[in-house]
Amino acid sequence: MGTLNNRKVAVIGCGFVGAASAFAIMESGLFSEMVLIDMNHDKAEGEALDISHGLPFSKPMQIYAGDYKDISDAAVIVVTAGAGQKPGETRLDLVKKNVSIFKSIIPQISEVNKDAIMLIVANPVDILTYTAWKLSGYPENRVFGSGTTLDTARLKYLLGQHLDVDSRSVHAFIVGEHGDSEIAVWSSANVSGIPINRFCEMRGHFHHEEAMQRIAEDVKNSAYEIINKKGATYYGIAMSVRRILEAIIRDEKTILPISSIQHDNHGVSGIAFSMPAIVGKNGVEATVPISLSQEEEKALKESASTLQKVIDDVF
Ligand code: 6V0
Repeated sequence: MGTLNNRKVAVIGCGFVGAASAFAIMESGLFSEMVLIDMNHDKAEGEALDISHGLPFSKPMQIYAGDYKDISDAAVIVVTAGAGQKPGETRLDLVKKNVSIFKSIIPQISEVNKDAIMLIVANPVDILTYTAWKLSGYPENRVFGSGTTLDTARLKYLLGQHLDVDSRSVHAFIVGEHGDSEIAVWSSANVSGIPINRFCEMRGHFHHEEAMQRIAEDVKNSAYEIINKKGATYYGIAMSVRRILEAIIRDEKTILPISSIQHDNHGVSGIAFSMPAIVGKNGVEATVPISLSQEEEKALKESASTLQKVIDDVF
């Protein structure tokens, strides 16, 4: 294994999510080289050309369609390859198809590169993060999933809209499965340190239970709604990928709700799901033990057992 090039990224899978992520990565200016891999090589080549034509308006870098041998020195490998959800399909329905795709992809990655950080994006992301960890032999800190980073962004966006405040001033997390059993952690949600209910009242909203339920449901159903309307979701996840890569490459030690293997986190061990974690140049540097209400903790355990059942079924 050679040394890694910290300015080189690879994107495996150049469908809607891979292409949008590659575009967001190009725009970020974080890297000087990006390799795109897809089983449909023409698709990867087409995306590489199309995105490269924006470079005169951005920052110089090399973008090309490649093969696994080209990623031996990539510092970060983003895996988006896999079937997407069809209308009416849950993320967990995808599991068998995408685990079998991972059985072909992950060993090809670890054969050429054992030192990168692997960011899993394909769904069901928690199960596939566990799968990638098992198949790659990578240590736990260097293989993790985008998890509920996107769901958390959706929550912040909706709360920002509801409260007419910048979504970046909203501090709240979605944790657990990236999927139907995910949990909005209302007990610690706040707007710049002001507890969420008090801020709601400041903005003239008083029906907290009703609003929380509606917003959490809207977050959970976002993907279904977008898929029903346009067939796939990709811009929000592309921005989430860019944000996670920024935290890694700039060694920001940002707290993000990524999906990683858990160890006695609120009683959950041995599966991957999302909890806030410190993300920097070593990948997941530590999980942040946020406090949960009794109800949230119960829901988290249910979310974990949903995922554990799928893992028991698949492995
Ligand atoms: P898509 O547009 O069908 O693209 C998938 C791509 O993967 C295609 O270009 C395929 O050719 C390619 N591919 C399939 N098998 C292989 C293989 N063995 N080797 C190389 N390439 C392969 O799907 P889309 O881009 O919409 O979605 C990709 C995945 O991302 C799906 O699993 C989605 O469910 C998932 N998403 C995850 C999100 C998240 O928050 N984590 C958000 C949105 C979608």
